Amino acid sequence: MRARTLLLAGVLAGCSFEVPTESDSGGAGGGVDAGTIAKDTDGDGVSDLADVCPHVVDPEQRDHDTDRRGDLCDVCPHRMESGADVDLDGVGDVCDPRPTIAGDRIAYFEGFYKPVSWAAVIGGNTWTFGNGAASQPSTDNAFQLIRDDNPNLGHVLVEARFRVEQITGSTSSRRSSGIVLGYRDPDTYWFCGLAAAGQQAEVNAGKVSWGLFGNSFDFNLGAFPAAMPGDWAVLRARSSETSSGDTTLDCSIERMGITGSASFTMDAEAAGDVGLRTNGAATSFDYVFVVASP
Ligand SMILES: [Ca+2]
Ligand SMILES: [Ca+2]
Ligand SMILES: [Ca+2]
Ligand SMILES: [Ca+2]
Repeated sequence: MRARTLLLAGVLAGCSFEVPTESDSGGAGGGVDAGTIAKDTDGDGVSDLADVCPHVVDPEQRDHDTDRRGDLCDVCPHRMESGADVDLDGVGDVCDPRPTIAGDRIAYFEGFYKPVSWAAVIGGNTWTFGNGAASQPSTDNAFQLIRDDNPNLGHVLVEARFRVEQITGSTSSRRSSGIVLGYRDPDTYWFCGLAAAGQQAEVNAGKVSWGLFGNSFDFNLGAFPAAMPGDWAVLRARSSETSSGDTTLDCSIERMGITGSASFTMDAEAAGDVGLRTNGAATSFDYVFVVASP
């Protein structure tokens, strides 16, 4: 709605819908009053004055956190903040896993504004995309999505905003929702998320792998003193290398002032895809923000 309003504002301001030429930026040209021509530096059809990214072609004008810096040029597209970036690596201080060490980069921000290309690697593709969320309505079985462009990101910080709508009453299904990191195949990946534990929930950080007795999930947990279904929660998962060359997965969840965290260290290289997973829990994901680190 905001993007439409801005676009309309651009139209009303008389902005040109053509790629600007030198004469456009040079002031009065061709006998046209310069004041009637609104400059559009990136030529995306939105005048600079209204453009949330004046130097990036973004005709859709997406601005998830509504801070007037568009998703494609915002150093933290999911959080309203000052735009400060002391190490100048393009990742804002408040969302940079290493705010004073350069070398991190925003791999992508997905706001689920419209259907996107994520592949269902576990369970059927019964997800819905659009209206600002990726949603899995099923409270039965496991479902897992992986972003289709298959980036091998190595160490990452993944942040997602999600809401568990409902969980199954069945205890035969391990009810959980969260982020997948380091996905290699349906039997090898790391998981960070919220899981049901009686009337309350817990944060799980761990690794799924294929072993002698089939699939196993080795994990550590932290308490989350509230029920699993509830309001929107922010989930952060970060993989980083330890001094001995192992990988540590740090997970934290915050919802309405309630927090929980867990971490898990494994003798494995950080590699693979980023995805979303639900098991016995109907869940909506509002966004996914991914920073890749060396
Ligand atoms: Ca633009
Ligand atoms: Ca923004
Ligand atoms: Ca930074
Ligand atoms: Ca940094």
